[in-house]
Amino acid sequence: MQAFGLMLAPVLICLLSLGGAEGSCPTELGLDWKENDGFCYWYSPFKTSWTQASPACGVIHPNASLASVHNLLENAWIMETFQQMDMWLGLNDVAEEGQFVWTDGSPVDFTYWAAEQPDNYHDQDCAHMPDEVEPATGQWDDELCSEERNFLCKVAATP
Ligand SMILES: [Ca+2]
Ligand SMILES: [Ca+2]
Repeated sequence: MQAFGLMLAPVLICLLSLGGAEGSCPTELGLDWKENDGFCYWYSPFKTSWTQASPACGVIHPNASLASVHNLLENAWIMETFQQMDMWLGLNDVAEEGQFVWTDGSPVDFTYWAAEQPDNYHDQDCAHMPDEVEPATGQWDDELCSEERNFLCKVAATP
């Protein structure tokens, strides 16, 4: 029995250290967060307005916000992982027209607008990654915040 325990110990230590290195996503509510490069992302299976979606991320997890995107690789990963579906992102110019900010407070160090966007058509203030562009490019469009769409939440993975 003791010999069996000794054999198992290195395996357990190995598993524990692997878990620590990967970083982990929230397990509360049993939601299917997808991990990428130190962050976790959750795609809503239902549609709602951007105005409702923004606080909804904070309800799902206290540190989560609508997703911010900071480089082309991250944008491509989101597009591929969530199968080019339409989704709200955190980028918006609700507070001041033309001044886009992320709801998570991170810097706007990367944007990936589609051609001729953002156009503020009928006072659009909320960014989404649309699926209607063929072929889908993952480029963004500003849209009315009252439109109902799926949305993407993001939170830092636990180290
Ligand atoms: Ca606008
Ligand atoms: Ca637009």
